[in-house]
Amino acid sequence: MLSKKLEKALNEQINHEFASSYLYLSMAAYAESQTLPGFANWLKLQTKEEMGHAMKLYKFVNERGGRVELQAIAQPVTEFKSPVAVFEQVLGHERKISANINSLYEIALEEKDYAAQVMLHWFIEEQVEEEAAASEILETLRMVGEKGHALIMMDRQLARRGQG
Ligand code: OFO
Repeated sequence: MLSKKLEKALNEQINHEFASSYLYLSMAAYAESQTLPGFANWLKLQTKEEMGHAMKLYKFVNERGGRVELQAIAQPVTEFKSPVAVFEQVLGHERKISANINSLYEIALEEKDYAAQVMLHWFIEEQVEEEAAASEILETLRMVGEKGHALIMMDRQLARRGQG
């Protein structure tokens, strides 16, 4: 059985994951508007991954006899200065999510909820990957600049995400 404190924190995290999903979809919409279908592809796959994260927590709350309570999702940012600005925000956002997951883990430690600790190990590892992926794309984008051939090549490379 989940403690009330942990149940509340998990519900908040479910909301953060859905908000992440919504934010990445908004970024994808921006990329489509800039005729960058590869960037849009990468961001739409990220949208799906975030929904998966939310559902993993949803399942865990239910399995442990807790009650999922969905909360409102605020409107995400819709305009971005450039693809670099998008990925600066992706990286900043993922760092915030990592901090959220760490706080959640601290609550699981305080509450001596071992099952939650084990489940959260997956998220801790996932955040290492998410930050690394965003950081790598941002570094490359900064090298290639905002326009021209190199950006198109990068767009093509991001179009391949999810194609195995
Ligand atoms: Fe991007 O890892 Fe979930 O939020």
